[in-house]
Amino acid sequence: MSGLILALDVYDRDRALEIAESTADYLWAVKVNWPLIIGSGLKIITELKQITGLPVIADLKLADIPNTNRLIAGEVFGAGADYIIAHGFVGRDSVKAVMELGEAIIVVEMSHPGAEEFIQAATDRLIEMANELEPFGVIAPATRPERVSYIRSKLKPGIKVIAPGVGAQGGKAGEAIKAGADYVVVGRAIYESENPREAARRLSEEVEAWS
Ligand code: OMP
Repeated sequence: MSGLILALDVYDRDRALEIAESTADYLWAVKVNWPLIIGSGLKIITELKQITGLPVIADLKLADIPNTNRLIAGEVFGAGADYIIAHGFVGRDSVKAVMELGEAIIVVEMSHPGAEEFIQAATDRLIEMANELEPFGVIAPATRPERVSYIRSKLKPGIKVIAPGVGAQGGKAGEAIKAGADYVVVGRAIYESENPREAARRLSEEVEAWS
């Protein structure tokens, strides 16, 4: 199964709920990041789940010692998050602390230009870690479809590839899916659009066409 994930990077609770409700028909999941949690509080996770009935991904990119990761993840899973995105470069113990409490998605490469400075050099080792820990999925860059293909080819079957970077960052949903992504993450191209529902509908059609 493949699908579209909405990156709901707005601050305001009412706006977030309105966009989520209007696009939910075309989404596999909603992803919340720090802007929305800072603007609206952790309870937004519970509210989004209630209003959309969809899985919620908490994109905290956790990158701390095991105890701190555990303290944060406990509250966030407690609020209803189905998945937490965690950095792998901090080491297995930190990622395991999250996975002991719920499902994790491990960052193995990022979508922005700066990802080429440090994280890309570690991608092979991060994939090895993912293959050993078997999280729900990994993050791979839709902005570099050839890297999505590479990551997919090294990853154990069953571990999902989640690809952000579609739209505002220049990546194309269809290309990412064709390269092996299971899910694409789209933020601004939906929530800044004049008609978020229509934008989500078009993107979900593109994802389906290439699946
Ligand atoms: P847009 O660029 O507006 O579509 O938003 C992309 C979303 O995906 C944001 O919430 C980013 O924080 C997130 N993201 C990336 O853009 N690149 C990555 O490498 C990883 C993520 C992520 O983990 O979701």
